[in-house]
Amino acid sequence: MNAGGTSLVHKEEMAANFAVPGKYIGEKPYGSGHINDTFRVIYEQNRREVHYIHQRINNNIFKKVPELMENIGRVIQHQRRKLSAAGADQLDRRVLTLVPTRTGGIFYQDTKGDYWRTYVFIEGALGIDVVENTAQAFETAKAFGEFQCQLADLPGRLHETIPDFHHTRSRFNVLANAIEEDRFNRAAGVKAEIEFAKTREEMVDVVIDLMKTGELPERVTHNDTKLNNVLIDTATGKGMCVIDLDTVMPGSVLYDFGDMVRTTTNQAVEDERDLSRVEMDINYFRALTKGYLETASGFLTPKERELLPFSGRLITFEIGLRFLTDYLQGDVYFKTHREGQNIDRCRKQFKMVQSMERQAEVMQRIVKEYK
Ligand code: ADP
Ligand code: GN1
Ligand code: MG
Repeated sequence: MNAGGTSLVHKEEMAANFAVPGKYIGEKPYGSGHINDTFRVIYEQNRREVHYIHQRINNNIFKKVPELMENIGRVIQHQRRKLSAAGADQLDRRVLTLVPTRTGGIFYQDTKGDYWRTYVFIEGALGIDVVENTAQAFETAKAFGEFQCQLADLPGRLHETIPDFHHTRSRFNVLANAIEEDRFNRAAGVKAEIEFAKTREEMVDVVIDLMKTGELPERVTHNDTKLNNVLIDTATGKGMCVIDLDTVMPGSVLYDFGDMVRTTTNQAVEDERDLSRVEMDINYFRALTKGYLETASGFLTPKERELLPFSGRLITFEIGLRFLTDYLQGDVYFKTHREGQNIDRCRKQFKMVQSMERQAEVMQRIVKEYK
């Protein structure tokens, strides 16, 4: 199983190399991300405990960490400028702040070759794994819409940190290979899921084809807009800060909206086994659409708007394909904490796709209701 690194931070090395004032006190693994190893760290400063995030970047997945960090540096600097120009309050809780290394860099490569970065810890806000109410769907979508808006005029082009990240056709082809190879003899046990994937092949080219012809514009998008990548203020319930910026790069707003639909319209966990609990809840979809259009409607083209409901199906399907592929390849990509977790994740995604297929018309109507 790929449970990721829960090993402790090399504390002396971190404290010596990042320009964090004060004395290192302790740390613990933090959050439930599937990719990086995240630690909440306590430093004592003037007899006060102050928290930071030390994060080991997964460089099996992100092959060019210096480029990735350059992207993040540019993105947060631009966001900060925008927020500041708009007179936003609580600036330090609304955008991530990187703590530099003692030599002025924004990441550190340790003696084992691992890459680390440090963020100021945003207090009083949490990334939640399962949506609890429609207000959270609204806030999440509003925050990601605002994020896209802030970055609409980012100068230059960002590096592609994972090439073809949302190229659904490639994802489909990689799955087809994994089925063919079947290195772990798992394919026979998941025939229904394989069949489900194959019968929906026609979906996979729609967005990439429209991007190729220019009918859908390329924009700066987040590309990993799951619910827990927005920190929600624990006191007010407001969306405070968009985090997890590793995949911010050129893309389509549909990738972002689609992943929000996947993660904010159902109250079951991502690997839910009781599929009777898994339906796309139209009230959550309404809240999400309202929140997103509140911040994004100003720049969306008619085509983007039209495809918002479809993007929910597409991206949920795509992530389902990826979980199925990882299951067949022996659970090497996403962190797992138990046997069969990736296939359960896949089943949940596919059930959501089915549910959205049934509700396609009403989803379309809802998008039209909001200007
Ligand atoms: P992953 O790529 O593994 O998902 P994230 O960057 O999303 O990693 O971080 C994992 C978790 O750590 C987040 O879901 C969030 O709960 C927490 N986190 C990350 N950065 C901060 C921060 N600056 N302040 C507070 N919590 C944070
Ligand atoms: C990963 O890093 P995290 O946990 O926010 C993955 C996303 C998937 C998601 C599924 C870089 O996101 O693409 O949609 O898991 N990130 C990467 O929960 O592959
Ligand atoms: Mg994350």
